[in-house]
Amino acid sequence: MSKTTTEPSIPAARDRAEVGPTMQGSDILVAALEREGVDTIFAYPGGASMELHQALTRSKKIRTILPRHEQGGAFAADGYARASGRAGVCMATSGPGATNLVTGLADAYLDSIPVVAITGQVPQHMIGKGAFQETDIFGLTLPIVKHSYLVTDVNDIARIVKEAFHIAQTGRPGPVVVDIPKNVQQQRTQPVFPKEVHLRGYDPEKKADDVALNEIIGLIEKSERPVLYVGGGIITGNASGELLRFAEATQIPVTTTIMGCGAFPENHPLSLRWLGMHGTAYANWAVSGEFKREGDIITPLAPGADLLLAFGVRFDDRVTGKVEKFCETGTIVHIDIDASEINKNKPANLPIVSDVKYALRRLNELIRKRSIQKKFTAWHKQIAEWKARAPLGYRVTEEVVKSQHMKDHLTGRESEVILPQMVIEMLYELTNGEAILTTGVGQHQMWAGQYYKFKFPRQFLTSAGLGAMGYGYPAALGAKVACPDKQVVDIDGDGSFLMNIQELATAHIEKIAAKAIVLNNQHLGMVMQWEDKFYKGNRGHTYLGDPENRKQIYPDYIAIARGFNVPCERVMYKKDLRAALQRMLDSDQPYLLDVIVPYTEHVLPFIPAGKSVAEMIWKP
Ligand SMILES: Cc1ncc(C[n+]2csc(CCOP(=O)(O)OP(=O)(O)O)c2C)c(N)n1
Ligand SMILES: [Mg+2]
Repeated sequence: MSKTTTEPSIPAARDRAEVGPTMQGSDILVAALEREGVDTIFAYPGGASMELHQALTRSKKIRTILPRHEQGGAFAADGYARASGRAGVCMATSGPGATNLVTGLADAYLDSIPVVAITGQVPQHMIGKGAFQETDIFGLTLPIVKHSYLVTDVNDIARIVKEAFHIAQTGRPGPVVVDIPKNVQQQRTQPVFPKEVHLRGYDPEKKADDVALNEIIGLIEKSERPVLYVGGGIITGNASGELLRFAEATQIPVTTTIMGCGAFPENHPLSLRWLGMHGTAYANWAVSGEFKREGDIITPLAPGADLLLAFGVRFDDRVTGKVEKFCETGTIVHIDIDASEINKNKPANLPIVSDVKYALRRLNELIRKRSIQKKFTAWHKQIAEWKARAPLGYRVTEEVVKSQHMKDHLTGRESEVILPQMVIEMLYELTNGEAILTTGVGQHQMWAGQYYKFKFPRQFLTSAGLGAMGYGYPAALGAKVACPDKQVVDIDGDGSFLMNIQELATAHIEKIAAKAIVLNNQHLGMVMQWEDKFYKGNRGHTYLGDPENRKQIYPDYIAIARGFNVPCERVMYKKDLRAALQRMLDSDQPYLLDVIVPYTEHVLPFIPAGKSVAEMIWKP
């Protein structure tokens, strides 16, 4: 019998949802997480979340990892998500447990990372009474989440979990909070696990239309100096394959944001590496032009891009500097899945709201039919000249030689000084550019980005938008759990590492072999760099060592690591560096390498905040 009806068939109830046996709310939560494919949760218990932990002990599918601080748990979930592309999950109890998650949520929000945070809440009848460990985490996190739920009915748990993962992972990803009062965790019901999600007003599937995409092709044909400026959107959108094909077919040079590191292979001839405050001089010139500056007089030397293809980026101020001067002479095409990014920081001439993978795939189809005629020969020549003139570089300067660091630690062995950049370069060589790197925030973070060339997406995990010190090691734990077969190395600063040093315990107990290199300059280096530049070097609480005993490295990481049962080595001389790095890489355990470096280095290039490329300092 043939079916003639044109009405869409309504799936049978059993296809739309699955009804489970009567269970307690906490068990429903765990069952719902299992249905989302969650294999790991970073969870720290307390009175309001014990029920959830009890349920987790009954799960055969979910590995519960106890971080030693909830912030570590949130960053680990974020690192897991960045490395795997799947939502990372963390959990905390009410009050202080929940507030300890806040920095991690803000980080995930600013960098568009899918994280689901589950918090225990005081029982419903206690809410609003100032109960012990009561904090309105829903209200507190409103501006830094993509969405949040306060669960008020045990019958909602299964649906809310489904929605939370859907919202966190689709469209522009982001963090979602699910706050569950203790009495709801304890109530019993027969759960209904939905198989699909439909949310009114939420349509994450945005697709560019062909008219707009053809207009891009027309703009490319008219352009003499096009540049692709691409960001984290390419990575979250899994569009790097399409980007590579598009760049090669059009021969348009590519610069990425820090969030976009690895979206395009940095060892590719078309790569300009990353741009912005500490980006390469040639990427910044290619976008905004080269200038000569004498006092207040600025003369243009060579024009920058006349067409900027901004795909999956948000014109962050660390990228644009003085935003009016950013690509001042270029036509700007901006593709983003989030309409609220369009015209937010920099007006676009051609704004397109679309999934960037779809847009690039369609562009590739269109140019296959109508191939780009332009060769951009003069432009490539100009870029080659810029690259040759201003490569990233460093040297042992007079300042290093005369520094207190040399007097305190290297007298008579000056040639043995280890510069921080050197460490990253050597790590790149020893890992064949294949490691996943995480970082803290500061100078070391910028050097990690500069001296390691990222070849694939999800390789450089760094707190870019929030710039949260303490991110590096817990994020490395999350990444290593997600990718156990990869070498995962946290490049950290002595200040940043100290902020979540307790996670060495998690690494040891859970046998997570994430490595950490502390580029130990005994200072809050990046703040110190600004002090040197803008405050005549006056130190405003940026020294981390022991002022009473400057010759001693403080704190003693070797002794600390011993307390955690984590192997640790200190390296002070260049001759010892390679072998020490190799020992760290060869270890099948977590490992800490404390590399002592001078504090005198500045990260270059440097465009001071709010300034234009004309004010870039780039010569080492
Ligand atoms: C949680 C937090 N507090 C303060 C800052 C401001 N800050 C930015 S970089 C920096 C110095 C970081 O020092 P360290 O981790 O040793 O790295 P270095 O710059 O020395 O490589 C500080 C204090 C921050 N980014 N995050
Ligand atoms: Mg430091």
